[in-house]
Amino acid sequence: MVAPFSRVDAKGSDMEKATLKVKGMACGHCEIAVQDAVRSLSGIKKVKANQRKGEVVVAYDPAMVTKEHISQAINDTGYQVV
Ligand SMILES: [Cu+2]
Repeated sequence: MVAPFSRVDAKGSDMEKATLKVKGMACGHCEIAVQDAVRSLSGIKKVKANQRKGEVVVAYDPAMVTKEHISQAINDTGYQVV
C-alpha cells in the first residue's frame, strides 16, 4: 500500500508509546524473540521486552502500524498478550 503523500516525519513526532502485558516470556531468549517479532513490522521505532515484568514497551508510528498488529505479531510468535 503506497499513499500518494507518505511523508514520514524523520523526527518521529507522531510516535506513540504502548506498554503491552505479555505472558509466557521466561528468559532472555524470549525477550529477543518477542523483540524480533515486533521489529519485523514496519513503523516500529523502538521495542524493549522485559520478561521479569512481563512487559513489552513499544514506540511506533500509528500511521504505519497499530497496537493490534503488534499484539498479533507477539501472539504469532507463541507468547500471549493479555
Ligand atoms: Cu525463554
